[in-house]
Amino acid sequence: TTKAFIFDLDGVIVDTAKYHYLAWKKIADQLGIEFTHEHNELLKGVSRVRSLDIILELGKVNASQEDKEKWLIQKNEDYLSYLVDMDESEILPGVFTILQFLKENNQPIALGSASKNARPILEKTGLLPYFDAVVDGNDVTNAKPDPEVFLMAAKLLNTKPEDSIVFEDSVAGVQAANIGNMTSIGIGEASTLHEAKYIFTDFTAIDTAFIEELIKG
Ligand code: G16
Ligand code: MG
Repeated sequence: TTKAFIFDLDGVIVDTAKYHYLAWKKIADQLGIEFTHEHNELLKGVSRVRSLDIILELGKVNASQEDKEKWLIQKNEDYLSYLVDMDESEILPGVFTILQFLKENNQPIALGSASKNARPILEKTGLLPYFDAVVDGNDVTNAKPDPEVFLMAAKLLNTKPEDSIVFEDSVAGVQAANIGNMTSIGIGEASTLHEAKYIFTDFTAIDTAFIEELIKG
């Protein structure tokens, strides 16, 4: 059998959430808005534009379209500055082993990310060749929990949604996989990701026997 294996990027393949946080924190500080790591959880898997709106809502700040566009550019430039020196050392533990196992078993692999910076990150970490399809924030109009990004990835891999398996670290992403009728695998805290069909703390907790079962299933 052939399934489709769809990976989220931030928080699943690489730990870029910390850089998103630092860049958003600068904007929040500038505006006098309190922005903690707990607040940052709300932004995971959420688009850049929506993320800014959430921060402004937290601070009860009204802003003009012009200001918002300025801050979005500033945030992204700052975020990109953290990625300049990015290399394969930033791949999260266990990810490489699973990608390699899937390749050895001829399973199609796609990226399904909300980020508009997904491709350069895959290139810098050397992971781009593992992906048969890349769907990111440049390709979709509806953000997670809308399943558009994952449905497009499954389609590009010629696989039905019910034969697709999604790895996600965000609540919105797990919901998107479920709504899309796919098998959701949460990577992170069980308390946060309880809507996922399976939950693992990270990829080192996933053994190849489990992946084999998914392929057979
Ligand atoms: C990621 C992050 C979000 C980020 C979004 C947009 O999604 O989880 O925090 O806001 O991408 O990123 P960018 O500003 O680079 O376009 P994912 O789906 O890869 O987890
Ligand atoms: Mg994510």
